[in-house]
Amino acid sequence: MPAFKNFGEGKRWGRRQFLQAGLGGAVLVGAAGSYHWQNQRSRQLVRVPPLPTDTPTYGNGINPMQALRDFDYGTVKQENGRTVREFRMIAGTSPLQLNSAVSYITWNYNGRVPGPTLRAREGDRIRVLFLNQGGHAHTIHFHGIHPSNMDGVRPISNGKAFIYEFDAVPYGLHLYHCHIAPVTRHIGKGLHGVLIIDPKEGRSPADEIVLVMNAYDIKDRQRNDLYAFNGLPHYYMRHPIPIYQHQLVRLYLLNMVEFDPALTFHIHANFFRVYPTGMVLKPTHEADVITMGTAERHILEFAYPYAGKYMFHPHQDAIAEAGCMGMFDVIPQST
Ligand SMILES: [Cu+2]
Repeated sequence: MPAFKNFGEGKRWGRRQFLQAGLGGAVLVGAAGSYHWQNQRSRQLVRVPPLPTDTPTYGNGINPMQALRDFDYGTVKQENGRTVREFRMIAGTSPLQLNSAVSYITWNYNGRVPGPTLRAREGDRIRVLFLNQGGHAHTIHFHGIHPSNMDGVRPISNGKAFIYEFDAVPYGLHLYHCHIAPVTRHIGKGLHGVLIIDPKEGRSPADEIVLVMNAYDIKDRQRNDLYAFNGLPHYYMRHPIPIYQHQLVRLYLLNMVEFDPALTFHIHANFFRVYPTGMVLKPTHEADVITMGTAERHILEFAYPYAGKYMFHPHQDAIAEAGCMGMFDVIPQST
């Protein structure tokens, strides 16, 4: 189960923990059953370079290289003729080495910043088994359409559990985050992640990657000191993301930066097609810079015609230089 692969056996969320958390009536299922409809379909058609194996994690619960393409499809069950996807989320607290000088205590889901990329298909039922071991009250507030009791604003105390359940609608690129006040602090310390709901008909095969722009208010001054893609400042500058020349890349991009009203995003030497909020099947336009308010997200598609290294970053260059900067390493591929 992808979301738990970094957890020791002793930390697995077993029935006993559930009972302790007062959810004895909850139904738990085995680890088997995940499947990747899109990956299976696209494996023959999409070329994805092998990932470097020597990249550091700096204390994050997942290697940022793997985080790019790490999709959690949940544990699949059939209930009354319907596909149910069960996800397990644990809120916790752990240090992250943001640079050589700063070790920062994050609040996070499943030990990682951003949290796992949850993925379902339009019309599925999503069930999230949430256990709070974070030491403070937390929640999971999902963007989407659901009843008020599933909106993730009621605090879940430390040591308690809750089951969020709702329909996977509408299709698109969505997000989740903690909604305890001050929300800026709970999001900024790491309690956020991506929820992808694929359209029923799917999307064309592509090399799919996830990038979350986030930021850290290290000094607790209501402003950001460091910025990052997928949790670690400057990471993809030191360790460029390998992609193949001519290969269609589908980028799921989320702006999860608090305090700054908006961020832009720019890729060098190319243009991308824009699918706003991932809620359309045809692009609305092309650009090489896009502006995104907090929690705004878009699917961007592009392919690089020339091999080489190309930067990507917000075009607010002070933000880029404070850590929100990375590079694609476009590997030659004959067409
Ligand atoms: Cu919280």
